[in-house]
Amino acid sequence: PAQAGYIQAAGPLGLPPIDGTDLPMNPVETLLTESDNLTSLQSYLLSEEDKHPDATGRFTWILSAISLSTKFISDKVRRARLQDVLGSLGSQNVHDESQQKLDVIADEALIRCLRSRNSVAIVASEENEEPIIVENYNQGDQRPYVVLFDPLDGSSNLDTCCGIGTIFSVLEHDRRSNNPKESVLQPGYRQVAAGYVIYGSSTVLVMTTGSGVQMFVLDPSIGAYMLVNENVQIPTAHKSYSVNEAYIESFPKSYQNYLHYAHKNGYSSRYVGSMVADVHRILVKGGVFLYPPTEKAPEGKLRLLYEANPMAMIIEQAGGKAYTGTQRTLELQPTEVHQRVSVLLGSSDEVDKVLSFLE
Ligand code: AHM
Ligand code: MG
Repeated sequence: PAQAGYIQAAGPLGLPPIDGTDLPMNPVETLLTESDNLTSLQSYLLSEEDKHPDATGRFTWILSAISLSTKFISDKVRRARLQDVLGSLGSQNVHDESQQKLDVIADEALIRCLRSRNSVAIVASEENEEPIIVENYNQGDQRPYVVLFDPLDGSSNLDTCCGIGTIFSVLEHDRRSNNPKESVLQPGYRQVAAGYVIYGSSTVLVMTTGSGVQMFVLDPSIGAYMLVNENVQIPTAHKSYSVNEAYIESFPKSYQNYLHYAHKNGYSSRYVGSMVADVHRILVKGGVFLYPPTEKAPEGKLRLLYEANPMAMIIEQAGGKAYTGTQRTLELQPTEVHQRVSVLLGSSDEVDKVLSFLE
């Protein structure tokens, strides 16, 4: 077998030599160090595909579309002020929220990349009222996919250089129905992949395909997402909460009681107002993220399908917990594409602590 620093010599037609002799790849000691990271997202996905003999590569193509479009978005975000793509477009989206120019650019980039993969049957996004059926997807494909996303979450923070991000969720298309909405309205436990990209001080992609959470950092010098953590685990406890506390008077009493408990017990508070940035910090450092029901948003503000569900899958896969307040988020049966939901997620001990106040 080949050893580190050696490569097995190829025989005629690229076959291994009959005697299996190893030839030195580099006669001197390797000059690469342990810190020379050469596992990209692409090589990671291909090696995972190799482990599953029935894999067809269609799913890898979808993640490669997300990878390419988020690199494009990352570049636009970094150059926003230079390229005059900051600020509002002067239009409203389906939620009557003012659309930033970059909201629309990010949405179009994701749709264009995903559409070109013929295993994607439907895309649905925060910025579009109805799910989009991809007209030329491969109808013969027995297991096509649905991709849902928030193209630029927290975009109101864009002008102030705070962390913003893209959140995505991948489901298998339910071909029993001709109505694309029904295929989109699947509970979160059916997600086959989920993740987010944060455009922060660096661009970081965090994803799961249902067996743990992986973290990649975009290396701008080579234009590739490089693997930095193959098994991300959220700390089980940390005395930190992330919530828009200015709304405390309009939270249900039980959430107020939890916050009063936290005030008296040495907690710290951190809140950017961009879900991707706030949840990323919770994933790395621990603690709890909350967006409870308020008088203005009695169901909660965040969207179930492309914000709460993908974040819930990531947090659970990293060993944490995610609830709507009354049930496990991933078990909630959606009824609307843009359905809002209350969010409580983070370190398992801290989520349990909040739940003990809600009971
Ligand atoms: P957006 O998807 O329109 O950007 O809104 C969602 C954002 C989340 O990123 C964040 O958690 C929340 O809105 C902040 O809301 P608030 O300003 O009410 O605290
Ligand atoms: Mg959002």
